[in-house]
Amino acid sequence: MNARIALSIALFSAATAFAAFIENAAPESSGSESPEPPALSPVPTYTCGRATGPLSIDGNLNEASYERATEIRLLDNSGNGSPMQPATAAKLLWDDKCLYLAFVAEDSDIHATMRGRDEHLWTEEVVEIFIGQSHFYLEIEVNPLNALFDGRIDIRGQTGRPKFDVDAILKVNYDIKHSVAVEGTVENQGDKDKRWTVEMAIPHSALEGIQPVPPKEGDTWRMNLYRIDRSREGDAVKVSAGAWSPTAGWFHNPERFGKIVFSSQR
Ligand SMILES: [Ca+2]
Ligand SMILES: [Ca+2]
Ligand SMILES: [Ca+2]
Repeated sequence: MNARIALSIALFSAATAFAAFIENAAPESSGSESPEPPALSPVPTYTCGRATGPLSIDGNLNEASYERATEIRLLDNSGNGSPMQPATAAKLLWDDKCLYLAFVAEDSDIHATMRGRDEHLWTEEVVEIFIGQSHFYLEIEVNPLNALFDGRIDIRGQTGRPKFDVDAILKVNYDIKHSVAVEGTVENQGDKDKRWTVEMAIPHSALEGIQPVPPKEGDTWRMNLYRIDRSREGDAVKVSAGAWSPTAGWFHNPERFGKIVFSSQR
């Protein structure tokens, strides 16, 4: 079975910049100050199986390992329990060297203009992974043009809305392999796109100091997956924020990170 079919679809120094992001990304749920936050489901757990062979990081999920991997469906980040629209799926694998992550992002209008390392990709369309140990984690973003953002965020000791220096966190650059396959055209509103697929290999060494690496069977890491989509009609933009474990607002909410358990099962 074609793995793509099997998948079937798939930060910030100034508080003002971050506030703007939340305002744009999740307007209906921006309220960390909301008097009645929604009751969120318990955080999910994912069993991450080992890759059965080498993975070619080319954006094509045709390796047999993906067929056996459990699929994650991103939910609407509002916490209302609905699947994210547009549909977004993800799968994870690991081996002795890397954690592998694939997203399949359905999208009728793929929007991205940024190509440089560590640009503020979340202001357009993007998939994101936050991975680490609760309040100390690596944030990685990839956009449809295969631009990469990577930064290390340490908000230990903070509660509520976290504060950190985006320029400082971005100074670290890891040897993350990443590739995007686009079915459609990027940044062309005159046609109808299908999806963009992201494949990446995150070396365990990128987690040094955050986690004991490499992971071994039974280890549990905290992680969340996100996507931002911006549907445009003329000058109007509808922002959709999706998450594996919805946060009902702020993405930097480590209490809401899911759990991935490393399994030696292939
Ligand atoms: Ca591949
Ligand atoms: Ca889009
Ligand atoms: Ca970086």
